[in-house]
Amino acid sequence: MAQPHSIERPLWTVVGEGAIGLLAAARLYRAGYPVQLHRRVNGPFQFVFQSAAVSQQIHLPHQAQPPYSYVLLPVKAYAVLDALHQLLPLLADNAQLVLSHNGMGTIEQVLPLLKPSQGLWFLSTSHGAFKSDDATVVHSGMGQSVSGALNQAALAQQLEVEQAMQAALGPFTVLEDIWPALWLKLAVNAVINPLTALHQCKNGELENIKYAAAIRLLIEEFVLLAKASGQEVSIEAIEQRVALVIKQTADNYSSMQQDFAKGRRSELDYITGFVLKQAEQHQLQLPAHQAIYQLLLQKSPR
Ligand code: KPL
Repeated sequence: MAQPHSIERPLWTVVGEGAIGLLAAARLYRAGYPVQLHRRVNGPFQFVFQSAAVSQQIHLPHQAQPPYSYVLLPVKAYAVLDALHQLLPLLADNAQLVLSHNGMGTIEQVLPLLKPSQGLWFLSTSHGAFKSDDATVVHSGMGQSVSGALNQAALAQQLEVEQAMQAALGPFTVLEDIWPALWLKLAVNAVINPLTALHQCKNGELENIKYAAAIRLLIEEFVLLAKASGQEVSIEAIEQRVALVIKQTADNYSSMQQDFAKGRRSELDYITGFVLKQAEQHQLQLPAHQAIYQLLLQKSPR
């Protein structure tokens, strides 16, 4: 069993207390990394980490100490900018920042706010985790993660980030170009999330033949946009990936289904909204994405 602290490993700061953040914090801690949580409120923080193999209390420092050199920012896309404005004065000059969320559109917002010496990464993960209560995180599905450097300063500390993310959310691969993986993930989210939110169903329900035409249309339109944006994707490849994710997560409710069910803000603007904004820039009409966006807007809490 890993020891709680090590002097050789660098201190990581995990932002927020979402399920993926706590999962990463627990796994870093178990691998011997010092870890602190940057939260809106300071105070004692301990939680239980549960996986198939273990159930362990994780005790983290009461208060996060700046400057932050290594930061994992696994907050929803719409919360990234606010979190970043809070973090900016606390970041070390050569800090490494790892974003991780569904949807796209934040990288362009974050990059210009960082110093040239501060590295930016994006990490996409398929690990499943949920909080069974405020102080318990359950590692519900073993997944893997890919990441890519988004600026020169990130490349300067690739080894440190790679080792830590291997521990936190591995198996972990650094891709030379993260964008194809991001577009593929966006495709999956732009099909499964809005459909399950609209029909308030589990992911597996989308295997029903009654959804086949809608899925096909969303994918065809997505491929038009991806190609216009310089991505080499095929309808077949996306169809296969969407079908695989539906199968693998058949029993799950998507994050957007849950957000709508609970009346919470969703990532719609960073998934379908992002798709539509990009389409506008390329002067493309995507009526199926447009229609589902409008329908969901009407159902949105805000
Ligand atoms: O990422 C997901 C989500 O729920 O946001 C998928 C892959 C659709 C799994 O549910």
